[in-house]
Amino acid sequence: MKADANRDGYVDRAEYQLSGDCQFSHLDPDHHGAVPISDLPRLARSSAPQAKRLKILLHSADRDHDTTVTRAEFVKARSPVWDRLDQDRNGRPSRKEVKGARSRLETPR
Ligand SMILES: [Ca+2]
Ligand SMILES: [Ca+2]
Ligand SMILES: [Ca+2]
Repeated sequence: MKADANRDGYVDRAEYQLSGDCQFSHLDPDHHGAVPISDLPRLARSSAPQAKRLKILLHSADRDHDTTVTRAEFVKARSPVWDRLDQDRNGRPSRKEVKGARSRLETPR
């Protein structure tokens, strides 16, 4: 789990937000501060389930429907995901919880 920066087995909220920040920088290599959703085919070179997740995330992140996702929109959109990860509500999603959430997301409905 890359997001677990200090390797204590938990991804706390700060670590989660940091990982979101890194992810956004990866999506926005020119540092425009916004990612056009039309860029998705370029961004989605990675594995199919990942691309699908990213697509859902970007669409839900675009609150003002201008078809671009700003850094603020992106970080905000990821926050409820963190809440869902922490199944036992102890404030710390463990690697196991993250893994569980991931397989739930990737299971086709
Ligand atoms: Ca940690
Ligand atoms: Ca937007
Ligand atoms: Ca937990």
